[in-house]
Amino acid sequence: MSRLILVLGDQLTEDIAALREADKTTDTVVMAEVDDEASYVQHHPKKIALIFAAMRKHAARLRDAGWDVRYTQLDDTDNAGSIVGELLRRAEETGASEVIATEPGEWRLIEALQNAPIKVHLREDTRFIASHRDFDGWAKGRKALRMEYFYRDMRRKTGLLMEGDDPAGGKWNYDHDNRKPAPDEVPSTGPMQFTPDETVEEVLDLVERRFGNSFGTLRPFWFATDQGQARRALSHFIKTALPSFGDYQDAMLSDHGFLYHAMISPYIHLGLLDPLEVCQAAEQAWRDGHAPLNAVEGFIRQIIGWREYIRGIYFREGPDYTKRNALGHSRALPPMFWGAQADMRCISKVVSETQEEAYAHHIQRLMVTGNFALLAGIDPAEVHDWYLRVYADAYEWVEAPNVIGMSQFADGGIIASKPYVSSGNYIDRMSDYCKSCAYDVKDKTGDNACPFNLLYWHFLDRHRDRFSGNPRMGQMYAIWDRMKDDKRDKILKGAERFLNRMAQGAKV
Ligand code: FAD
Ligand code: DLZ
Ligand code: SF4
Repeated sequence: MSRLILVLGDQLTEDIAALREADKTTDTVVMAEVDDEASYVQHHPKKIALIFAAMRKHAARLRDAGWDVRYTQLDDTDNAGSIVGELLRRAEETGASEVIATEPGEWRLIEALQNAPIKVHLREDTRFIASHRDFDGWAKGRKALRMEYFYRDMRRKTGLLMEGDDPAGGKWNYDHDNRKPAPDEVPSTGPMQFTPDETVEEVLDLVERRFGNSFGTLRPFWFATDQGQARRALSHFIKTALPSFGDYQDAMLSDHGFLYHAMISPYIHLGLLDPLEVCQAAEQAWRDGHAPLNAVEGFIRQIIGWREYIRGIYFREGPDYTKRNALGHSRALPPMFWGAQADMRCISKVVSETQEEAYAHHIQRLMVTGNFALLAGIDPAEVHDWYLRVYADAYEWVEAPNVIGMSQFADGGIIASKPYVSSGNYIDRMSDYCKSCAYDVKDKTGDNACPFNLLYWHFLDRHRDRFSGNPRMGQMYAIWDRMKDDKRDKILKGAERFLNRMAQGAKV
């Protein structure tokens, strides 16, 4: 009996679970560009273009490999508009009565498939190193789910950077060496860029027509859109940037948005790169003496540690995770997050790079936009919506735990043992943004004080009940408590003035 094999826009590898058990001679592969997926949030146009272009090329590859692929383009007149609608249409067309699908990375779509009026068999997504069972087994009975211990298990499981039972070099984690401020010279030219071919150009025209008004610049478009290109982008990163990845992982430079980062997360999520192969290639660079251990360990930790752990948390915590708001924050996201002019140089720089490239690196997301949103008490649901909209690598399974958990502490501390907050000092040390800012990062209390300096203490003060007993924050509360009353008063009033101006829509 013929079956439908669903391949979603972020499942673009022949190694995907649903395809592995399919039969070329009897089964039909269904792929569809649909309005529901393209508009459940207003995605950055570059993200939609990347997905549609990669989907079209993948469908062509599958056909070449002998599969019967029914592919629906967004503008096709009989497009049903949703994944389930397309499955039903294709079922009627082919006479298929059941669907094999690889589990989607979002509760919304899992639920839609489970409730579809056709039998859908969901298979676990085996592109991840830790299965749901592995993660839940690891998490069971632990008081705190700290990434570091999970990561060690992943090292043992994969054998990456292992010498027998011990970590290569004698240490599991070389983060201590990875906090250098921004360098003066950056020889790396950033990620490899690709000229759009005919398929990509067609998609760009479609996306311009249909999503041209969304936040984000579509052209120039240079992303890799197939596995071959993505592998070349990875090799380019390993050759040109990996050796310095560790040292400057946390640095931010106005003229080098990508610095030594890989810009491969969108490719891994789509299925264009395999996470394990990425890590093996990085390990090989260390074994060949091309990249130092601190860089390679740091990079591998992001992928088999953070990426896997974050996914584990998303599925463990369940569909209500995105609605959490442990700190009761309720302010609106200010217009500068949508590109309105701003005096805060760091925010306007990160937002404009995001708008341009659908990309910002981790520290920009965590310690500039995320830090600001948390200090200013923005509603985490709005922050979550923003991050899901603006980045090419934003899928709920990876975005939500990073935003709700790591960045906004809205899950009450499942991911982070303390909130990621800092004053302007941190941004000044790690970037060149403050040099051209309208505010003065050295000013802690005055009219021109950096807003991070004011809001930092305002945050600690208003959340004293929750955080003063946290051993990692005691020192900051002690400093706050030792401050003279009039200085404390000035800071809190300055912060309130700033928040009021922001609430009234003033340029800040
Ligand atoms: P690199 O810095 O070169 O790191 C290498 C790889 O490690 C990445 O490609 C990625 O696959 C993995 N990685 C690193 N950190 C993380 C992490 N915290 N979680 C998961 N994978 C990680 N990542 C997303 O993929 N999608 C998101 O929507 C997303 N939203 C984020 C929101 C916030 C507030 C924060 C703080 C982080 C977010 N991240 C997200 C994690 C991280 O910022 C990106 O994975 C990274 O910036 C991708 O760029 P890169 O490929 O150049 O990464
Ligand atoms: C993100 C996305 C977009 C924009 N469009 C489509 C689409 O038209 N068809 C499709 O199959 N998938 C798309 N996707 C990816 C899905 O939204 C993704 O599979 C889920 O969010 C789960 O990760
Ligand atoms: Fe950002 Fe403050 Fe530096 Fe300005 S002074 S760039 S607001 S950290």
